[in-house]
Amino acid sequence: MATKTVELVRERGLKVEKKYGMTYDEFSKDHLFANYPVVIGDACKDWKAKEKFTLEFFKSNYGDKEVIVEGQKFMLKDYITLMETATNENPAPYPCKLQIDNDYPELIPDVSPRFKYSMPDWTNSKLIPKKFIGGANTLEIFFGSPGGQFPYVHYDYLCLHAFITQLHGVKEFTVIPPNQTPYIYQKKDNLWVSEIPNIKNIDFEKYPLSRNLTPITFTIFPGETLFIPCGWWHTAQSLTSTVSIAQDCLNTSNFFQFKKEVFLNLSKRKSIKAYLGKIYLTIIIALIEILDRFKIKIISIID
Ligand SMILES: O=C(O)CCC(=O)C(=O)O
Ligand SMILES: [Fe+2]
Repeated sequence: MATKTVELVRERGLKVEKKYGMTYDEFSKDHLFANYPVVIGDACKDWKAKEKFTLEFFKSNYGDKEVIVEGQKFMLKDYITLMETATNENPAPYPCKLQIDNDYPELIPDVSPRFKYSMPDWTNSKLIPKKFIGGANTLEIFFGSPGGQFPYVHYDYLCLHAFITQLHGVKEFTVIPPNQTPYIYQKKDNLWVSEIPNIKNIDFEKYPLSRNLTPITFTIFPGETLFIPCGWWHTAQSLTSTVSIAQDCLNTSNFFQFKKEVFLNLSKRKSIKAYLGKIYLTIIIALIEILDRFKIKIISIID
C-alpha cells in the first residue's frame, strides 16, 4: 500500500507532512536518517491507551499520586480538576507528567506494541550506563489543558529523538531546524534550552539574530504521532485538555550527536571516571560502526 501523505504546513521552503501507511524504509530514509520531522497518522493504532487513558481513568486509579508541576505539588486528582476548569486566560501549570518507565511500568502494555518507527532504541540498553542518560526520562505521559504552554524552546536532552503521540485533545507544536541554532540564543549552562521566552512573540530588540528563525507551527490530533528528530528545537501548547505519550529514541541515526552531548557533560567533570566514560563510549561507537558495516544484526547484541 502506498503512503498517504497530507501537507500540514509549509514555511519558507520547510514543510511538515502527515503520513499514513508509511513503511519503515520510507521513514528511515526520509525522516530518521534525513533527520526530518513527520506526523505519523496511524502509528499507535493498536494501543489500548487510546481508549483507556481518559482523565477519569487517571482520577480513579492514580488520583492520590503526587505530581510536581512547575515546582508546585498536587495530587493528580486535584490537578485533573484544575485541568477541567482551565481556560486559555487562566491555564493550569504545564507540563504535568507521569514517568511510565520508572514509576508506572504496569501501564507499559497499554502503550504497546512499541511502533516500528521508534525501534531500535538503546536508551535502556545494558551497554549504555544509566549515568550517561542522566535525567532523561524515556517514556512519559503528559497532561495539559487549554493555554498550557511548555515552559521553554529546546531540543531533547542528549540529542535523543522524540515521538509524541496525542491520545486526547489537540496540541500545537512549533519546530525549528538544527541549522538555525546560531539564531536561537542557547542558555550558556544548558545548551539544549533557548533563552527566548516566547517564540511566537519574540523581542527582536533583545534577540536580533532570531529574525533569521523560521519557526514552523502546526497541530496534532488524537491518534497522531509527531516525530521530532535529534537537535530540532521545539515547544508545545495544549489547545484543549490533552493527554499525550512521549517516547525517546537512540540508535545509529543519532548516536554521534548523543556521544557529543555526553562528552560535553563529562568534560564538565575532571574526574578519572569521566575520562573512562569517554573511552568507553568511543569503543562502543567504534564497535557499533564495525558491526553495522558488516551488516551484522546489531539489534540483538545491543538491545
Ligand atoms: O508535549 C509537549 O508539551 C512537549 C514535550 C517535550 O518537548 C519534552 O518533554 O521534551
Ligand atoms: Fe522536547
